Amino acid sequence: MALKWSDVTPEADYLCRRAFLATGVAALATPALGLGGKPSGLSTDETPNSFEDITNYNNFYEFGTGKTDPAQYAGSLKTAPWSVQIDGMVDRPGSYGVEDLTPEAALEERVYRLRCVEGWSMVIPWLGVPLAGVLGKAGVQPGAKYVAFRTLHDPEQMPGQRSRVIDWPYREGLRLDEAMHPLTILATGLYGRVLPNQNGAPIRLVVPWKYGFKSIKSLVSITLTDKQPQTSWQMLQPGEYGFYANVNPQVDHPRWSQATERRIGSGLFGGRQETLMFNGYGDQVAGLYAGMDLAKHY
Ligand SMILES: Nc1nc2c(c(=O)[nH]1)N[C@H]1C(S)=C(S)[C@@H](COP(=O)(O)O)O[C@H]1N2
Ligand SMILES: [Mo]
Repeated sequence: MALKWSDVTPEADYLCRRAFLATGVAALATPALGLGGKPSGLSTDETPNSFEDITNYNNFYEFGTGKTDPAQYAGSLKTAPWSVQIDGMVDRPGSYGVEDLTPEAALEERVYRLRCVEGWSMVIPWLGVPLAGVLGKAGVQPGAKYVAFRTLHDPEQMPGQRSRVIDWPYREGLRLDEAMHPLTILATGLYGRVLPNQNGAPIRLVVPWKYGFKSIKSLVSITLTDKQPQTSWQMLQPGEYGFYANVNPQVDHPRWSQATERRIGSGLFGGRQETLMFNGYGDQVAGLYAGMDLAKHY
């Protein structure tokens, strides 16, 4: 059985602990060991980025558009108590507490590549649960075809929402089969720790074969629907950002190539590496798009 990254890497653990203290993330019940989390065969064996990279280079426009704004400003977001409204075409609509959706004993470690549409990437050891199980708790009705997600809308706590860069709240969506795919998780932690606010605490979506903007942070609602939901980036620039947003080195952004990416932490001379179709998850997900023109459905 594979060990968790955090079991075998004292250096990462050290970096993690140091950054953990420095960023003042709330302590866990088991601070010495961190949260458990069963390792998963769905993880990459690539070296994860350091905790410091993962928590200091972020996109979270609710706290500003600069990469270091979230680390600087997201700390004050009140992440407990927190519940997620699950509604629409489900048998058991309602408000679900994060602890009930993601019990500690159910957490799995998933080391995933994250490829931002801007052309940079990281490897992040998430802790989370498959979204499929969460949707199962609510009971998806037969007519549902899509899942719509929303982030908290609270300009008092999220100062970035006082300016209209986005039509708040931040919205995302998946086709139901994408949402039910075993790679799709709701994360509540990383590096064996509770999720830092800048990474979307207390609960965020992670869909590793799609551009990072699909992985919506600080979720407050999940709605099952039969219509393709509107999504924030598509609403803003439909010619640049599509609903599918599958990582695809052959379909360039209108303003830049998507053929390569810069791995954060690779250093000044790290150069760029080739971007992989579906961010390297093609074996698992290509079947979802059989027969679709991926240049048209970008
Ligand atoms: N609510 C919300 N979710 C969001 C964003 C955001 O601005 N607001 N940015 C997205 C983008 S563009 C990326 S690349 C990832 C970054 O996740 P990370 O900061 O945890 O690496 O979050 C995504 N989720
Ligand atoms: Mo992104």
